[in-house]
Amino acid sequence: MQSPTERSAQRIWTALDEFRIELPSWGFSNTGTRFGKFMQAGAATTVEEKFCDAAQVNALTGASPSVALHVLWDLPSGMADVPVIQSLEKKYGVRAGSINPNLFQNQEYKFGSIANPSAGIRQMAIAHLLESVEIGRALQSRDISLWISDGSNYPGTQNIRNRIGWMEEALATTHAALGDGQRMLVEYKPFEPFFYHTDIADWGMALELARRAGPKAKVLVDTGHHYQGTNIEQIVAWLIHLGALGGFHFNDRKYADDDLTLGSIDPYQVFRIFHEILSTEPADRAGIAFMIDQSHNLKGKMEAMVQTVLSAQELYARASLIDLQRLAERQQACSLVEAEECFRNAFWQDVRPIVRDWRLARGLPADPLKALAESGYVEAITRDRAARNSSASLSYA
Ligand code: RM4
Ligand code: MN
Ligand code: MN
Repeated sequence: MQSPTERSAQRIWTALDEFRIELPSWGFSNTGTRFGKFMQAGAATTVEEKFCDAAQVNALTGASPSVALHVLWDLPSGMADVPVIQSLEKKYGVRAGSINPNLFQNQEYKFGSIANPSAGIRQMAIAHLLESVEIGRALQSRDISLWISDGSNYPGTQNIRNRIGWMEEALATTHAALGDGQRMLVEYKPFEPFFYHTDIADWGMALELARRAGPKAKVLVDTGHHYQGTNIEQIVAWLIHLGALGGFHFNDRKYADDDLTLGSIDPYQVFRIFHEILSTEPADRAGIAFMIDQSHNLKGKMEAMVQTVLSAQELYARASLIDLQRLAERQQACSLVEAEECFRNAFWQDVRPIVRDWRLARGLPADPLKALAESGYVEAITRDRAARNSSASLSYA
């Protein structure tokens, strides 16, 4: 017979062994608010530095073997940059993860990209999507991750229904180009950069567009892309039920799309999402991509990224402690307090000693943040990169 402590440890070890979360290349570079950037001397300015930083986070946490790439920022020459990425994968031992087309930075996209009234600009956006699919195929990366920022600022200035049709066409064309094993993820966001209407503003719109595009299209949930009070885990449950959950962009927020480190504001929210994931069959979970989408404006890039991975691992470990069988029984019997206590008991357990043992057993540092501080890595990149970071750059990342 296993003691309860042994049972907890076993659950946590199993959960951590399967847990992987992708790092965003842009999380290592100087990103900012729409008012400006506070430059960090150690921020990555080249794609090589981003791979180097990602590899360091993976070495410390054992949970992040892939790095999401933004085409415009990381492969500015498109397909021609694929060999560069491949050599960085080899050199640093981390893979290229999801490929993120960029349909929000070019001046042409002022009135939209794939929903722009101009057929020529829509074509330009579609060409970029198709090149992103090709890049994904060449890098053997599963997901093309689409965030369509299109929208408008004033009522009556755009024809919302025409724009739906244009998006359907573009997404169908992109879907048709996907190879075996490729998927496209459709992200939604209620507002920003536009403030009257956003063409893909919520999960219903993303789901319908994904369904119309085809079976390889799924919905991507960015935890920061909801109105206050939205029940995100319910959306997650629906998407799982429909077989339409492609993955997540994890971050935390207090107000809107704040891109703060995961769990820094509301760890219980993350725990509740993880519970929905962990109560699916392992085979179903395998298709759900966990990605970080954060921009660390004040915290050190490296420290913030490690901190987020650690929070994700700890909250996943805590969610794995929910006794699913007991929970189901208590729910069925409508034993409200007992059912809720199943959640709360798991949430309030301090899993850190067990996570620490797991790290040591897997050859990882017991305390990754301390190991990072002691490694001298941050000092080294701060020294090496200071000159290039001293002049503010214009691009977001
Ligand atoms: C957006 C959205 C996208 C991300 C960009 C940088 O708000 O979350 O996923 O690629 O930011
Ligand atoms: Mn996102
Ligand atoms: Mn966002």
